[in-house]
Amino acid sequence: MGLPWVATLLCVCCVRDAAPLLFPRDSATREVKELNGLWSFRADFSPGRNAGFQQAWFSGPLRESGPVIDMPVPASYNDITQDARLRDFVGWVWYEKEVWIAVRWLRDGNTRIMLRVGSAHYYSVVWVNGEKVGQHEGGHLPFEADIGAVARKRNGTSCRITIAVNNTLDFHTLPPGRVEYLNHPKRYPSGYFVQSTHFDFFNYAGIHRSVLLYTTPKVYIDDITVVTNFSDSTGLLSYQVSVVGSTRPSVRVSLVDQDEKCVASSAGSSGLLKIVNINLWWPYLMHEKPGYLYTLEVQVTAEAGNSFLEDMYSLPVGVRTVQVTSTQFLINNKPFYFHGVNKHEDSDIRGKGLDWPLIVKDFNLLKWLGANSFRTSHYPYAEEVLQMCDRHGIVVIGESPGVGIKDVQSFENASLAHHLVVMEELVRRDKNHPSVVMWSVANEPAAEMPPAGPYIKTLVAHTKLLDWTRPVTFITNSNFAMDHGVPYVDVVCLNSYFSWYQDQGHLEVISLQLNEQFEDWHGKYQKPIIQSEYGADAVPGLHNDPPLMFTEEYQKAMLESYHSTFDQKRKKYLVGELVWNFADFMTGQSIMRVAGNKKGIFTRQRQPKAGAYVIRERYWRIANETGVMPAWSRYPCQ
Ligand code: GCB
Repeated sequence: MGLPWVATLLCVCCVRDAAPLLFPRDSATREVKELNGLWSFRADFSPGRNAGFQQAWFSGPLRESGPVIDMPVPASYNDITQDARLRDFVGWVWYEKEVWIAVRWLRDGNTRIMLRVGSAHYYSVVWVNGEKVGQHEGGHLPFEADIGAVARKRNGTSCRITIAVNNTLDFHTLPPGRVEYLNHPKRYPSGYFVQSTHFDFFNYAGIHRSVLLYTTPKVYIDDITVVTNFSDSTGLLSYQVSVVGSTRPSVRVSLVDQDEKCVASSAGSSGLLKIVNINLWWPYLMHEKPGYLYTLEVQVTAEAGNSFLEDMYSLPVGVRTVQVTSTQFLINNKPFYFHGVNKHEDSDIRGKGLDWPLIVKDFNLLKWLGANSFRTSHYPYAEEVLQMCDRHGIVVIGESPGVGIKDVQSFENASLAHHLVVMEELVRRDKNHPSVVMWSVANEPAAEMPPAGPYIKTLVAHTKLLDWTRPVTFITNSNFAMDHGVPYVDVVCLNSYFSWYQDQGHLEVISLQLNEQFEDWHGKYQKPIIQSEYGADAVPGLHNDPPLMFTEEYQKAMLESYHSTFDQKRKKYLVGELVWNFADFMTGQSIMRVAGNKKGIFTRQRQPKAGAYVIRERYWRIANETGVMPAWSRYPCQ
């Protein structure tokens, strides 16, 4: 049986808008207006989930289509109400907000008015005053539309913004999923369907990041690309500025240090800046001043008709290099060891909604742990998080939403084509973050299936074309003899759960099996290895001595068993360990999970479990051993 709302989805897929490039910032020539807060909301509970399109809910105020409720933005909608139908809803939901646009924006024909959504999961269609202005496929990445022409039709009145969001996943979405109709008349009501996925985190949906209006002049800085290097104490920063709206813009750039001193400048849309006595960007715990950022101030002027237009944008930049050898991961030519975590964007009530208190709390916990890195498992995180990483020197492996690619259909061309576009959007968004040192194109695809080989090969090659400065990987949990993807990566990233998913309860097998794992993979590929996941569920407050599965003691003992083997391999080719997971997180309901995944070393409310103390001791010890750690940060003086 066909899915009516997927049909609607397909027809809006035909056109796609360009994804935005630069993070919206105020400047002397740009203004930003946040549209966060309460929006009107209505889920389309009609059997085919397509009443909203059939009845054109976008054409008038949403409240006139039927009952609406308040919905906070940004937030997932799932946990906001007491309605069980909305918690596990699959299909279209409708958001609407009435906003004022300043007349000075409307009257100035040389001003572009952009509507930008930081992320909405999964498929979005946007209207302004009933006119469609854009659509986007994929959660976790921003999209925008130029709404100037539509907004100007109603000069001086408020604007109605309507956003329809659909969380339906199929074989070709990223992540993939599947909607199944259960047609047994004695067991299920007619038309009954469920959505299933091959990943365990809850498929939270809604508008997850900020919605903004921002302006630029008609001639504007569209993109900036920065690549950095250094030689002795001289930093080298090559830049490229792309300008839209003028064929002969005049471009000036200057690099300003943290004392607000201009340390280099140049003219032209591309060039090389030399910085004497460079302050390199260093990871947390590797230098006295981690996360040193300069500001690249870009100024563009151009004649457009009778006007003289000017645009300005300030981009924070860090100067650092990344390289990989057969046994090492080098940052600024020094061996870097990832002692870090895997995270999720997840919290109670808000789901995947951007939440500043949570972000800042997590950074404080990362520092408390002595963690120097994390992987954005299993999708791109908010840009605001990466900006924090840049400033605090937290190193990031940036992962695409390519998680749960397990069915053979999800390796078909339709999936690959979309996956390539997502990598383009991701690299374009995050390429200038010094904290991002490697791309992960996928987590645990079925890499033993033959079609995985060409699929991963193409993805890795495409990502390297987009960005030749960073290594590329994907995360594997397949057998080393059968894996078709690892030949193409720069760093081998392995997930394993010895004594958990196999040999349950048998901690004594870990060291043997882990040693085998490392020797097999390094023997075959001669590439550095990161243990990208390992861990055990621990229900907070559940204790037993000797350790039993699900107790805090078991989590502690399992981590410690892994660590003794890590310590041996660290001297050879192991370049990192990322515990699964930083904090407990919500999952789909199943007998495998007790109200979510409990492999966090912190609870979902960010209270430490036994595992957190093990990790803390260890990470500070590793940081101390590197010998480059500043005195101020020596454990336990934090
Ligand atoms: C994995 C997945 C991760 C799961 C984890 C687990 O291998 O990459 O998404 O949450 O295992 O706890 O099962």
